Amino acid sequence: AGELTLAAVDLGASSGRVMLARVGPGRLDLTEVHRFPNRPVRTAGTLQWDVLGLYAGVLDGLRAAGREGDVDGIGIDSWAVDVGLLDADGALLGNPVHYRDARHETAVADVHAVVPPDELYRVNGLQHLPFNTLFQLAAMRGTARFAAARQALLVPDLLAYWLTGARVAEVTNASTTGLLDATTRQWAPGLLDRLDLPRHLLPALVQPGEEIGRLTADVRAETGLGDVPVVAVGSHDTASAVVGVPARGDRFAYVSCGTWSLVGVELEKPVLSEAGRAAGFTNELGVDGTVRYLHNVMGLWLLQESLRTWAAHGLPADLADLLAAAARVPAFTAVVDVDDPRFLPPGDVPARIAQVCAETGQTPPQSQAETVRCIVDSLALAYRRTVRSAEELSGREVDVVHLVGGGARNALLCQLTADACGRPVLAGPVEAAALGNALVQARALGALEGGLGEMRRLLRTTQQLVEYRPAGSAAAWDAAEARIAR
Ligand code: ADP
Ligand code: LRH
Repeated sequence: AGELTLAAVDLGASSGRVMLARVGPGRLDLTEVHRFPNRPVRTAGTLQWDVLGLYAGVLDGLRAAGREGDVDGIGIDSWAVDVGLLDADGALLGNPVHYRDARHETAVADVHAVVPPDELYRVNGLQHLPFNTLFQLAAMRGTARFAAARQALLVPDLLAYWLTGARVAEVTNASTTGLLDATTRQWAPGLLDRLDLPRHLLPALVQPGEEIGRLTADVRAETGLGDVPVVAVGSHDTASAVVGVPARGDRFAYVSCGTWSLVGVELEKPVLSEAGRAAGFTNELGVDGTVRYLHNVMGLWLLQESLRTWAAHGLPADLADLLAAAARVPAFTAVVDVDDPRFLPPGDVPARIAQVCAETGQTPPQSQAETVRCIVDSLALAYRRTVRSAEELSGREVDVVHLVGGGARNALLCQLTADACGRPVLAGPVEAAALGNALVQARALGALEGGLGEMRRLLRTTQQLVEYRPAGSAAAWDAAEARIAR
């Protein structure tokens, strides 16, 4: 097998990027050819993704990729759950609504009245999040847009449709809809029927590695690329990021650390226990038949949204400066439960943190540095709690915590995660999702052989990783945990 040049499109909630990977036996190089901001837009009270702007960014990136030489394949991954609705002509009916929009939640009680939460969990195995696609679709029932809808495409599938003309549902991301059976890995038509959601909304499933289609003549003309295949990858960014975890063996936990922190273990089979449901554990489907048994921790969103709030008030908002100042603040001046649902919607996160601290009898942070320290301490505390629960609930023992995504650049967070978990943290790669995306394409197109183990071996020999050794006392973390009323 020779070397291939692959375009990996990775859309995160904070930015989109098109990366170019050169992959072959013993080789895995990644370069960024285009990065663009992902800025949601509110119109008439509804928070939406600017999906045409994102698609334009993808086309710009593909054009830039083509200028570097021949491109052998394209793969797309993005955040999960959100969908675009298509009408009978295949035209998009409005922008996909953002998972942070409050509307979805209005359908939760209606859905649970028809399919109780414990029953739902036994089928779809998903952590209850008020924005899981089934709640979003249920909230749209009765609207003109929904009446006109013939198909619902998850964001990466929508972009692949525009590039190729083919409409599919890639299975890893489909598993975040709540409408897929986590055991059979097929759609659960019975759920759709009971919720009065038409079956035709959901396209046929494809597996990572299958070809979705080839660039249309229009797209070729617009990007300067040739007859390039668009290959299904783990189109859920977290699925691709976990492929991109450079683990040795299976005794590892991961923190996929971007806007969200997805914390858990990789399993062969779902764990659909009532205890797991109560602890907020999800069974998302992964590449090569794996299951990601994880919990969504609120993540670096808390920092991003604090910076946005401070910038809007004309306060300093440089991340590196604030993290350096936070490293000098004593630990545990205040800690919060980062998963408090009040942190989910956009808004003044520092004010919400102050309120939660007051409610739990703690002095709220008195400066920006103290607020940042509170966020970072609280995230590490949440990772500790979640890694422990993942081990207990799944029976999988963990020797090391891999931290991938943009958060791997945050040395304070990485060190505190090692301290909190009492385990070494291996940080990196930052672009794990793009790497996982490219590796699955490379295998599908014949440049690599083997399973996740071989892909991860290639990551270990080619990517820069930083190790953080655990220090400090477990008792301090126990005391911090006790300060959070749960
Ligand atoms: P997403 O894919 O959800 O958009 P990323 O994986 O790109 O998120 O991670 C973005 C986050 O990474 C930022 O919010 C920031 O907290 C963190 N980050 C990025 N660069 C740095 C850096 N140089 N130092 C510390 N943190 C960083
Ligand atoms: C991370 C992510 C996560 C989902 C959330 C909506 O980007 O895909 O896995 O839960 O976005």
